[in-house]
Amino acid sequence: MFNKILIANRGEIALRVIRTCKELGIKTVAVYSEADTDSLHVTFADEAVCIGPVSAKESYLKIPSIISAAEITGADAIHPGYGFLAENANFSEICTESGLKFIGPSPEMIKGMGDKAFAKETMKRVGVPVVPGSNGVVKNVADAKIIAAEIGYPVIIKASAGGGGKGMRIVWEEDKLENAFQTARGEAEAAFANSDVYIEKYIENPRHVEIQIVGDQFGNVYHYGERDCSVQRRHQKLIEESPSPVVDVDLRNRMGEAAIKGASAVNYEGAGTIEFLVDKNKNFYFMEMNTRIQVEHPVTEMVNDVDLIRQQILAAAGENLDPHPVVPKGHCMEFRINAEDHENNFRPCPGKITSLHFPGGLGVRVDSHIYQDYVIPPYYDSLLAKLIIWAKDRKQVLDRAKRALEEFTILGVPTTIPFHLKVLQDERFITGNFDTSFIDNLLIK
Ligand code: MV4
Repeated sequence: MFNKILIANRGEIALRVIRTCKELGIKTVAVYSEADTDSLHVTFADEAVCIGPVSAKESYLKIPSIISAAEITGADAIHPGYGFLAENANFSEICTESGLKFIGPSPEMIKGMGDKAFAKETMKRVGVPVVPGSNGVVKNVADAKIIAAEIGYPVIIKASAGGGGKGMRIVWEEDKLENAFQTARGEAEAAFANSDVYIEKYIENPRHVEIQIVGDQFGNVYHYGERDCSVQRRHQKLIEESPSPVVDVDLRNRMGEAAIKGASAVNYEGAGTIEFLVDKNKNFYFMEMNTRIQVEHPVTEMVNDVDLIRQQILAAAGENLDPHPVVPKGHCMEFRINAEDHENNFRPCPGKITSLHFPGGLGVRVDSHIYQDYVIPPYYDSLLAKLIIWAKDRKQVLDRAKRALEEFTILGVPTTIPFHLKVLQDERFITGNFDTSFIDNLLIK
């Protein structure tokens, strides 16, 4: 087992990793920028190293500084958290070359899954259901027209280097295809320095349902059921839950087996998420694979009684993971509490937290790095806390969530708490009858 882990991250996820390390008896090293000298991850870690100025590019993204911090402190492994360098193949490679265990997959895996067209072809080849579309990258408009005519409109053009909704174009008729194709390629080139695009049938109003998996170094891959992440705005998730209101035991088993098949075929090591689109008829299609621990991992932890960070660390340390039955117990929802003004386009609002009270009680978990008088720096993301609510069933989660959100007090900056309270009153949300267009529709009316 590792002796000392460096956490190459900040905020709530750095705290989350430190907590599990403490339980495992592993020493921790925090790294921080000059904007984060007063951050809790610095306080809670056994050691802390300042790695640079406020800009993420010069601190949390600066590979040589992080590797040096690990070498100076004698860490033997690095946990990247999510965001920053978590899906940077180069970072994974340099860690390994420096004799540091990267707690995550190999550089080849990160690169392969980061190439969305390649990832899709890989999944298709091993029998994971994918959305009908092009066989990989489409090189020119003529080919695009042939494929679109074959699968039928509407179609969606996606950047191969994109993901998470960046660089997509929906096309409803052939007349619009040429223009959209060239625009999509141009945007992809500008955003990712890679103009490759691929095409697939556009699934209208899908749900976003993802399967959590963990693979060890012996070829075992296990799944931990699904999370429904359909409540999002501009590809930013706001509420996630497990189980999904549309997934029954049979669908869970089939999606879980598909996820395992895909991850096993590539010998996946570490925690990962296979994202699926689920259409109105409950057909599911592979969308993307994320090669990191995700923000919303706690909903999976609560209904499966598993510590996913622990599983990541055990797998990385070369332990044989135990199989476990996937029988979700109760229901869980996560509400992302961001320092954002939801009445002004969710504009980020950093500033000082002048008063703070966390909710508590049965089934209430708060993963957060904030404290009374904490000053939220303007340089990073606006996530302040994750309110994670567990109860016996979905109805009781809704009641408990309302109670906990009302109890949650953050003064000094606007937060998404009032927005969540509004969502909790929406009939479609209450009945579980929503898809990825839910929030946009909610905000329009
Ligand atoms: C789609 C789709 C409909 N049909 N692909 C958005 C994020 C990126 N991972 C892929 N996305 C989508 N791909 C086909 N063939 C609709 C979306 C999509 C979406 C997916 C999940 C959650 C929210 C979304 C919001 C808009 C569009």
